[in-house]
Amino acid sequence: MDIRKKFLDYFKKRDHLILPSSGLIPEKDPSVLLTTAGMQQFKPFFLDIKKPPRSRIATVQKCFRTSDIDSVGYTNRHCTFFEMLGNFSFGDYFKREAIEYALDFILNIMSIPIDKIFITVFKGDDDIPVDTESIKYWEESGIPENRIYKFGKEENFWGPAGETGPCGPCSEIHYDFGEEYGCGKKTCGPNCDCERFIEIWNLVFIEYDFDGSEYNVLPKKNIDTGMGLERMEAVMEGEPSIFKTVLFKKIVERVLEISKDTAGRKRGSNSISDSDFNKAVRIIADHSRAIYFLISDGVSPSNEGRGYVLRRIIRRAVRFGRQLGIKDYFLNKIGEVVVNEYSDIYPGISEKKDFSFKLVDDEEKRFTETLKEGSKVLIQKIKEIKKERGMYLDSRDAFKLYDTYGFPVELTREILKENDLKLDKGKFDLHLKKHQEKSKNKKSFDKKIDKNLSIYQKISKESEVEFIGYQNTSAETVIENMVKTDKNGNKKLVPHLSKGEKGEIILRKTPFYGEKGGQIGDKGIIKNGLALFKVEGCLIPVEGIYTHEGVSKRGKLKKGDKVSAVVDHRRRKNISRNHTATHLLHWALRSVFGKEVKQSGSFVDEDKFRFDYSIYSLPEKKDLEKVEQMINEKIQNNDIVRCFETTREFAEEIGAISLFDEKYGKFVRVVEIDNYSRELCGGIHVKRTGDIGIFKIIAETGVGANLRRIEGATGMYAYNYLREKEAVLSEISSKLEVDEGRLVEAVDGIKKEIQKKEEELMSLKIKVVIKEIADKFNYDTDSNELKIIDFDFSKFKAFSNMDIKSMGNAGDEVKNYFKGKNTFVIFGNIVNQKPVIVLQATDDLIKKGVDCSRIAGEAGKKIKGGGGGKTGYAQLGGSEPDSLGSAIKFIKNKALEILKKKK
Ligand code: ALA
Repeated sequence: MDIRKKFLDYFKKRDHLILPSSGLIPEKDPSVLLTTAGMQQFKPFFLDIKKPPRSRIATVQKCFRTSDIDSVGYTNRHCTFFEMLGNFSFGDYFKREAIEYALDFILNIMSIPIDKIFITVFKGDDDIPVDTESIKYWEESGIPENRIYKFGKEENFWGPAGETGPCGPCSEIHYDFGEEYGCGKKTCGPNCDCERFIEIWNLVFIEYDFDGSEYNVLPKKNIDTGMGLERMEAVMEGEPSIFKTVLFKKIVERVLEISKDTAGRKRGSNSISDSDFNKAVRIIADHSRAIYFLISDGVSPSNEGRGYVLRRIIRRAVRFGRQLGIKDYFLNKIGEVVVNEYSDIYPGISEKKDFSFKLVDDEEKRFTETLKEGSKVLIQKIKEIKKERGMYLDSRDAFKLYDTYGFPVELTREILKENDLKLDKGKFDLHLKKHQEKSKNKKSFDKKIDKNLSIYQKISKESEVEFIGYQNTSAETVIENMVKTDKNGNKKLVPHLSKGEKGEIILRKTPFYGEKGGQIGDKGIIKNGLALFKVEGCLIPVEGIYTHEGVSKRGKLKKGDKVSAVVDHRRRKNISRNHTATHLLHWALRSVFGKEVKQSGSFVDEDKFRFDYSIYSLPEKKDLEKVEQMINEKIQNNDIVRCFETTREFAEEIGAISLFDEKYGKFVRVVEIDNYSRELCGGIHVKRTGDIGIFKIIAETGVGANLRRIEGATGMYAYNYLREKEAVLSEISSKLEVDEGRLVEAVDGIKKEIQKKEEELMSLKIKVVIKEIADKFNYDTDSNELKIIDFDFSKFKAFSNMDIKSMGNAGDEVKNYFKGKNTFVIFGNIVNQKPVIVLQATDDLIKKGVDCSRIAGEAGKKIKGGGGGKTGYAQLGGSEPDSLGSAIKFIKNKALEILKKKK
């Protein structure tokens, strides 16, 4: 039975618009790392910031729950990645219909007997009352009172997804697998820890917007539901383990197949219990499915944010693979099955297959190394702790494992748990906190607007601002509302703004572009006679509302005043140059690097723009030069730029690239350049590419895993940038007294000259060194006595730039000076804040058993590093500068010890 189809058909028949799943990376929602529920893509509809295309929607949504990673494997029903079937109502039906639909679907479409169904509802608390309404509707639908259980916020209040947003009490439908699966306790019922009951469907009555501290009642009541496909499948197959259902069957089979030889033997020899074996299989099956979905939705492994989540599950899967005894790299073998199983429903997963496989392969290889090294260290630590009868691993050790070996702390925790040990919290959490803060650092703007959202929602109910800025840069219009922010950051409506006052003006119609789609808002003025308000920015806090922020410069403007609104059109022109250039850049990058390159964000300002794009190789300089050149050629072609509204279907047909904005509307705006670039975009553009003037890449940097950023400039800004470069060039040329055309040659000459001088200086220094050493050691140069010459260059400022090579040369000279008989040289220095040591031994010492390479190997640890080389010459490098002196001493004693033994 195809549950997905039955579900969508059912709700389609009941007037729901069927929309596709959004990606696992939430678009424009910085409050969450990954999509955790079907409602997430609809947050703006719940909050009434955007208007939904229909008041009833249904979807099958790909979800990922980071919070469940640690439960996966330990139960039969938890997974990280899963599909959620959901029906949504935005100010349309509420509790009664939501309950009726859900029960009708379960009883009559899924044919589940009613006596298998148990219900939970919210029991109420200090903030929110008991949900008597739901109880009533369930009872009216035929569920007896004794099968309706009441729970608190923990179980029966849902959301928000992230730290703020829509939420509300919920009512869950649980399925009873039967007493034989139960724990037998008297208290056994829905939400019991045993396997008897399983929650299959959650109906959330979204009535509140949680702002981080308070639950604010939403203007409209909404419905958000979620049914886990995997769990429903388990119910339909009468199989309490989701891992035994058709959704996992082939994946699990592949895991078993791969682990058969080795694991079979391992199990036979009792080195892994059945329960550990099954746990590992479940973990690998779940995580592999999640890995390929995450990658195909644009996540790549990294040490931050969602990249770290992916890295964590890849690593967890690999580790459990090793526990099963799988020795080879294995994830992609399971990946094959995942891709095959899901490519019909989610074609993206097979389109990205090669790329995913490469990424997983690299990551698996890298982690296998990490695992080897890190496990050794951790196991050693565990032994030490146990010997001392301790209970905790020091947070510093855990952090070192994380930092130096790339060993995820969750893995450390899990291994500790298996050994009945714990991680000492302390400092580790501090480090981790810093790390986590990094991955959610850009919320401020949303928060600022969030707090005062209701004022704009109220305004938007009364009227909608007409935007006429595509055709005009000025308009005669009327002030509809004025807003002021008090010193606590709260906004309120005011009747007027007088000279010197800061505030916001909302106009009936406006030519000002409100910041959106990565384009900054317009600036300009709003005036009436002598009264003048300077607009410093324009935002769209709620769909349909444009607010002009600024300061009153002259006179007094009042609500209802007729005014002229005038955009700073020079600034607007510069912005539009940059905006069209981002489209050209997107086109050129895709032409040069391939279609998998995709814009992932941009910000277009007056002077510069930045453009982030995903790319899976490091762009070479020559390729970027090509990109820049292609764009400038198009500028010189003076191609026509057309902006038009059309249906979504037509836009798709002509291949317009869709980014994030205007996703749901029936009509979309397409920006087309000649016949080579088409993008859905609501921004402001030049009329012909020639208007851009020139385009220049100012910087190109990496900003995340497989994510790079280009900063660019156009028009006079690009021209001025080039002029500044030219001025620098001409200054250098006049300082060097060389023609600009010969500068490169001249700089090469200077570099060579410096190098020669450095070499001369070095040989002089070596002479000084020898003198210094000869004085210090005062050996008889002609005698055969043992000469151990240990010298710490870091103690002499003049020798601070003696690197390994120069120390080697100096060592040769010293050996010569002392006639090279029975001579052992130990030279150390601090180079680039790191300790380095060079060892040299003459042949007669080698014959007596001195082996520089071996001594270096042993001494490496002393400076927190390593060393090696040949019997007569070896080098060491380390990380702990303070240990240089003691390492030199150690080496000296070692040599003496060897020579003593020989005697
Ligand atoms: N958003 C609700 C959930 O995820 C339906 O359970």
